[in-house]
Amino acid sequence: MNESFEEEVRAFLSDEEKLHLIDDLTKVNPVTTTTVLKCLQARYTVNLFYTNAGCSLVALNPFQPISCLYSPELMREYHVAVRPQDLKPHIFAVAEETYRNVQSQIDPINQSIIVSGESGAGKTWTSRCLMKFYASVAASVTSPKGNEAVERIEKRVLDSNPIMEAFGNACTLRNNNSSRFGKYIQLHLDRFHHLSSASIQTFLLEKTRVAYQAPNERNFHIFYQITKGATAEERLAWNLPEGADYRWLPNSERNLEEDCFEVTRDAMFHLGIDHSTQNNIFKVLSGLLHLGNIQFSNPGDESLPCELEDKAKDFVKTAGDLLKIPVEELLESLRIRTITAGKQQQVFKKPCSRTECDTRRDCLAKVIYAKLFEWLVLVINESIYTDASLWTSFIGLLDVYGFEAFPENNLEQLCINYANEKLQQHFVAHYLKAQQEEYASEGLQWSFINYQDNQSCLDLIEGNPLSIFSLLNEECRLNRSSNPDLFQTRIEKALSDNQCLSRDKFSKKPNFIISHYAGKVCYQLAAMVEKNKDPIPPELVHVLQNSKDDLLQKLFPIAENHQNNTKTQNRAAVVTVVSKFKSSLENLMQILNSTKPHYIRCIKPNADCKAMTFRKEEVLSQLQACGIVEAITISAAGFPIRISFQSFTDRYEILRKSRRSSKNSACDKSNCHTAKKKGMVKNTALSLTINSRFVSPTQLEQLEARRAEVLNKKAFCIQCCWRR
Ligand code: AOV
Ligand code: MG
Repeated sequence: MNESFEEEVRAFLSDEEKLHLIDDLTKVNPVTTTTVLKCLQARYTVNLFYTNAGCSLVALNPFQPISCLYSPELMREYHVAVRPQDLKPHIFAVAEETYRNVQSQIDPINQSIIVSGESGAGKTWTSRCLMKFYASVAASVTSPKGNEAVERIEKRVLDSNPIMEAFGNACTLRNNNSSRFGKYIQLHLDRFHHLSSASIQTFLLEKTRVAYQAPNERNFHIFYQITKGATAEERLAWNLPEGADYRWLPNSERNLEEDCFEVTRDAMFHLGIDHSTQNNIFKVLSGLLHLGNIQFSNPGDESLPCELEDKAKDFVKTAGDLLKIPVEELLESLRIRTITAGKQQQVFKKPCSRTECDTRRDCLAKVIYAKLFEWLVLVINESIYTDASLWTSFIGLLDVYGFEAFPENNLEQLCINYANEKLQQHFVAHYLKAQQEEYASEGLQWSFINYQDNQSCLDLIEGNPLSIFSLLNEECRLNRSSNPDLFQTRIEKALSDNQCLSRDKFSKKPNFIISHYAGKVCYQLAAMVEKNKDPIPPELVHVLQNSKDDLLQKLFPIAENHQNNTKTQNRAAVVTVVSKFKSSLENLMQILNSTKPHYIRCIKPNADCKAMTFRKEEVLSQLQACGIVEAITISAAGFPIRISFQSFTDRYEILRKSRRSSKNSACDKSNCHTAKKKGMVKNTALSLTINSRFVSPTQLEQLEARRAEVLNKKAFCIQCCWRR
């Protein structure tokens, strides 16, 4: 902040018109939720969307494009600035600082930018802008392997975005372009600090969305892209007649910016996915849409397989054709369960109930989609990754799905909110550490006030030996028949000591409530254990492995050892969704902990995603939830006001002089010099440090009062002189 201290103090104490000038929330006075909120609102109204908060950056979502805010010229300005942190707070300042840290070679060299915030707050947008920044300032010098035909690495890295978003994002109640997977992208830099490679790691795609979309939500964007954007010829080849109705394609009348097929295709092409492979992918996706239209009806006799209406028969046929699976085989895999039993390992065939058939149909779609997504990430990585010998450091960008609380929440939300809980813990630990280091470097003695972190909530979710995750896994391991009521009782009995656990007693459905750092969320227990088990009936694996489709053959290669197939399946069944997710997050946390983190906290100023609308209550709840205010308060609790040495002496020189004249020189010049020499001088009233002075609000008030007193006295004297 370049304003004089005079202005700073005025803004702190009274003049709200100047509030927008405060570009670091640790400088509002006193630091309370109200003052922080007022400052953010004041800035928002004058189009200032970024504000520092100590060592992190708060980003408010404008919900409309702001011209020049991300222009190449601005990128350059931050890149060439002597001290980017002296420019207006911006994600580019964070990006540039991160980039310079890499160059400084100070340990840890590798850096991470962790973008967090609730759903729709702007994390993905921010990550995209950060990627563009690095693609511009760290552009590689030569074209790949001297080959002009291959797109440059920066372009390929940027092109991974539209692909990942088409396949992994969807319109939800919270965000039209909501990420349904977590992503950590490493941008690898060579020894000249040029972008030379990248790699993407993804976390738990919400695959249930393929076969189930909550009211008013949509499926993944790619399905709308193909049904809206296919040419007449493609419609014929993929069997997608215009205006056809698909059960798994709700709300397709909504036209979103994200529905643009062309962008996805171009990006796929740039990353080396040729037109024929693309066609193959889209054909399979069309197969899934047709699969979704298959509806079974009860035969009335349990010994018979479920029946299909005439229309449904057509859909099975089309789905079979598109997936290159013989119709009869497809139908059998959906309707008949094979049971091996007895000493002789006899094989029995048993018709599935209608619900089981539905589950199998949905499972088939989910498993294909999830594998396809995984494969796409692999292909993207192959295209952007180069040998580790060619790069020396990396900057990692983390963009995960934000905290969510819907009317109904299940295992997907539990995992998403658990991930956010982990990041919150990382943030608090990092913030406190950074603060401590800053005080230490200033020579201040400081003991931290107790801070309530979210450890008990994490214990409740993932702790050992008893937690929601461990109980969920236990149900799966023992293969208990699904009974949500009983499971609810088990959870309550085992975890009743944990304050973060409660239950919605008014709901008839079995549930539990977790008090997350970002608010309470009620989770439904129905189907949660089954979702955690995520079983894939072996009959489905079998038809997929025997498909004649090139892509499906790649996605489902026939296991080398046929004999062991069922055994592997059974063993795999014990590896549950939550245990896999937990270990992938632990792996991520390890990487994050080995890097220097930088935090960008995105805030959604209104839930309706309306442009330039700042709703205090909503911002407030996010500020409280993400612990920003606590964090700022912690850093401000002892000495919340940082004033440059010069400003301080300028403003309070008058006190020193007046004290001198009254022969009371507790804060005289020699002291200040000693302070400069020693690095620090502490007395009861204030702490002096080399570069800045830290003062508490009370101390500031006292100083101000004394200053006013002295000024009044002076004024009085002058008046007296005049009168004389
Ligand atoms: P998210 O990633 O945080 O939600 P997004 O980055 O998708 O949220 O942002 C939501 C929407 O807000 C975008 O689609 C843009 O329309 C708008 N937006 C965000 N940031 C900006 C900006 N800086 N300038 C203009 N518009 C912006 V989620 O993935 O749902 O957790 O799971
Ligand atoms: Mg997102």
